[in-house]
Amino acid sequence: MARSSILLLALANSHSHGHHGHAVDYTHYVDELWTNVNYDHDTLHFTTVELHDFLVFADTNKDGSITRHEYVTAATKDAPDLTAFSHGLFDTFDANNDHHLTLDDTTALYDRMDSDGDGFITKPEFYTFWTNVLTSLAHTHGNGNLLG
Ligand SMILES: [Ca+2]
Ligand SMILES: [Ca+2]
Ligand SMILES: [Ca+2]
Repeated sequence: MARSSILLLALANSHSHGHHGHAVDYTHYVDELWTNVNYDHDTLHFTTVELHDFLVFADTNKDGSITRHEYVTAATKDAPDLTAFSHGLFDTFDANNDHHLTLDDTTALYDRMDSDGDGFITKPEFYTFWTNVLTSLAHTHGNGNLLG
């Protein structure tokens, strides 16, 4: 399964299993995501190379830029019901809101994940970032229309 789909399915599961007004524990999903994106299995750091690999799968025409259409199409390939979530994720990744994911966006994204600014993303920083993203997306998009 594509790595992106793991994240999307995590979102879907958290949505369908979450009870209204009850905080959802995303640890399990972020754990799965961490295992799948941390390609070199050093278990300590998430690197810019790994972040790039996490996103570049969606650049289907290999022009170095991922359009919203490319991302949503690639991300929902195995999970067609999750279009709304994938748009939310694209918005999260597209730091400068120009509807293309480029190196500028991944650099900005990396800096946002690296909350103490030491140039490395540790597992706790990765967890904090993704838990916030998942919580915020579930809040924004977590209504009855989302998966229907
Ligand atoms: Ca492209
Ligand atoms: Ca952009
Ligand atoms: Ca750090």
